[in-house]
Amino acid sequence: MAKKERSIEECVTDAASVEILRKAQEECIDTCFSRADAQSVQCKFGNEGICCRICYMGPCRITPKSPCGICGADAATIVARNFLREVVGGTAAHSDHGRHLVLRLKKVALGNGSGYEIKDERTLRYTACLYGIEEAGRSKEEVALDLANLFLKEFTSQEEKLKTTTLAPLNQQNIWHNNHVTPLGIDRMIVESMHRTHMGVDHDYKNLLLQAFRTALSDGWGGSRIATIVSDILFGSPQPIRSNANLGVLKEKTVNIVVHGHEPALSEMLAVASQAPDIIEYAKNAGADGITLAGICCTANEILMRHGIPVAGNFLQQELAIVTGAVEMMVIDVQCCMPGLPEVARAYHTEIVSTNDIAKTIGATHLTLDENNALESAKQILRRAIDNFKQRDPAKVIIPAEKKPLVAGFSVEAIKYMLGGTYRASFRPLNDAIIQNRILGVVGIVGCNNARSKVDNYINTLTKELIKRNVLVLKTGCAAIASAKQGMLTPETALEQAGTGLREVCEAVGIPPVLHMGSCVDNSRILEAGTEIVIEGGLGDDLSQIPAVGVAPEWMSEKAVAIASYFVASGIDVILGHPFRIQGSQEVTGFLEKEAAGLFGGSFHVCENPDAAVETIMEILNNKREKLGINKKMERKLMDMKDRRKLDV
Ligand code: BF8
Ligand code: SF4
Repeated sequence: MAKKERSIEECVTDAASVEILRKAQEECIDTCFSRADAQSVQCKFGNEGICCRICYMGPCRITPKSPCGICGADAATIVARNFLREVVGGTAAHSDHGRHLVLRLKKVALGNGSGYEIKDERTLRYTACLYGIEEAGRSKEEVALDLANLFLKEFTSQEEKLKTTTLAPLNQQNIWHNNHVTPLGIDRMIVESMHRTHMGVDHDYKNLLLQAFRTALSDGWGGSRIATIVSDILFGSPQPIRSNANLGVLKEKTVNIVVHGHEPALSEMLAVASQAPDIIEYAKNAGADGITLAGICCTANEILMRHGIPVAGNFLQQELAIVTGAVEMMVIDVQCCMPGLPEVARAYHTEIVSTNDIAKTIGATHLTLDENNALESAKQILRRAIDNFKQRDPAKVIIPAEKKPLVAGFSVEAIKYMLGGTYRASFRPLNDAIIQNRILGVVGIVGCNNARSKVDNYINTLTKELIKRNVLVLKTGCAAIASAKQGMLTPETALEQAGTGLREVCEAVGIPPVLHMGSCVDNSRILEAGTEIVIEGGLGDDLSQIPAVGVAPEWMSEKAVAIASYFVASGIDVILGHPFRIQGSQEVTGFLEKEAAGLFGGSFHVCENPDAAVETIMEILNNKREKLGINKKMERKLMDMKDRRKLDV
């Protein structure tokens, strides 16, 4: 029986989304929410991971009567193969994004930047040193060329282990070595995983799952890390910056252009072009007050972090932005852009423009960025959007008032600087605060929204509960935007809600208790922050020992599966708001939820609501603190005080 349609309030949380989803219903526009209700009867076999379509004797599915597929594959083999393929999908997405950026860096280094340049020479030279590339006395282009070539080898290397893994704490590297999960080249990992999951190859679920961790490591410590580093070199390392979030950032009298997707190259150029006097003039001549550029999803995070460009929304607001009737153009690139966008846009004047040749959508206009003249190409796109302004039907426009101020831009470098100042930039004050029990630990809340659950609800409830309990929260992706829409990224609002210890530290240092660290590839920044904590000392020798947890409350994409897997392989326990498709095999579930902890120091935990998540997280943090002996320190202090009191008497 089909599930009933959910009410608007059961689907979305924030006032702007409520208002616009109501508008969509009134105008009979199908959205992901109505489609999710229509798709409510899900395949049990698919959900549990026990459907195999890997060869054409199948599809096979596991039932009590037929415990094996035609080839004899049992539930554990089928579930583990499917899981590994999800990790491959996520790793490929992040890493291909990284590769595109490295190729751009190489062009810039060779003098063919066509408008792109090295914005952060300091990060370039610092990174070169990390990889043993000679930089002293050489031009930034020479250094960049060597670094770009080294990064390209990270994708293709066949026999050498991934160099970027050496940025991890030494103990971490030993753990990977001992468990045979140190990745080789990223492309090799992806190809090998596809080979191993082909019909009739790797059938040992443990062997397959270890390969899943190995492949995921080539994402987190490889493709994603490289994407972040190169973005910082080309577009600048983020520094704290103010902006606004939610659909209310769109403006009635300006041409509204929404950029959506992941790769920052084009959106960076659009951000520059939108400030050009000739473009502003062009918009004014079209009867608009100017241009508003706003972002959705991780493209939003990229240009928010570096330019303070406002955020129109997260993943499940992409259709809602169009339903406002106020968007002249939505520019999409890769990942998380729904194929249904042109259908929604048909009811309005919005033009959907796809810009990447590997990502076309029926019904969208495809305009490729001219690599040799990127700025002019970006301007052409903007002019086209401006020309569309006259097609806007004011009768169809509702722009919600709802928007919230925010502070974003917390790269590791920025956090270090905030903590220690220019001359002593370090994580020491944070480590000390953790050791002194003022901050109980660090939790990364990351990942998507999911049309099957109430948007942002789990993410925001959990965030509030954690900061109340003196836990510093690091955010990326759509989870960061969820907090932004709640006003939780303003130091003022968030500090009011933080526990005493956390508030004191944040006030002293001048940071909010919820730090926006960027897009989903920037989860690598969370690994980097963890590494800084380890290197600073006093909280263990690897990431598994520091009081830290990762959470993906409302995740939906294969990228989230890869991210969660590289967190666990890096020793960090991960809480999932809903389970992987592994429940059809007790062996696989047992391995990922229990045995993994014995190998890496962290494992997966499923907590279907924020209350359960808070409890599990606090227990994990407490256990880690206990092992480090820093809970005892507190007890000892109390004992000392009691003793002293006795003496006083
Ligand atoms: O890479 S959090 S919905 S936008 S997958 Fe997609 Fe998920 Fe958002 Fe960013 Ni990440
Ligand atoms: Fe069925 Fe085996 Fe083919 Fe999978 S690989 S579809 S289990 S026969």
